[in-house]
Amino acid sequence: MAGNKTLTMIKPGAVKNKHIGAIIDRIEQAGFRIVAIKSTKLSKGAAEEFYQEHKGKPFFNDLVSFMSSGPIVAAVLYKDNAVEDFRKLIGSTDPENAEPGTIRKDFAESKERNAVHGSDSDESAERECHFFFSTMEYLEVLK
Ligand code: IDP
Ligand code: MG
Repeated sequence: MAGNKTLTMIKPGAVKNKHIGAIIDRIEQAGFRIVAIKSTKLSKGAAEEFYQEHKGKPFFNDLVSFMSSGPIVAAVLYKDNAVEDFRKLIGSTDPENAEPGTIRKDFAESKERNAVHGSDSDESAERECHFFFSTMEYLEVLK
């Protein structure tokens, strides 16, 4: 059965361009409940750990530099079928290929600076939610 939780980050470019409010509005209008949220900044080491699956790929160093270049917003989102539905809402990794009306189509600057992160599986969502938040923080809100 598909899980009901996913993790998003509004990336440094979208924060710098003042898109936090518009992106959160899209997320809420699409039926996701924001059960934990914080503004923070990733160190280089934290960005490397978060994106460990991409270590060794050609874009890894640029990705880590970008993701640690400024503040981000991280949030735990709840909805039935959260991972898949959120990936649909954000669109393809490369905004050039993203469907009209998706968050990445409308707010991304490029494939690398693509506005938002979304977990790619329930297992990733579990790991990524705990990267930023303790279970207690969002379970209380769910009650
Ligand atoms: P995703 O964010 O759609 O899940 P991933 O393949 O997991 O895409 O890649 C993680 C992030 O790394 C992307 O969101 C994007 O910012 C960056 N990235 C992925 N592929 C490339 C690339 O080919 N060039 C530059 N950046 C990339
Ligand atoms: Mg991914």
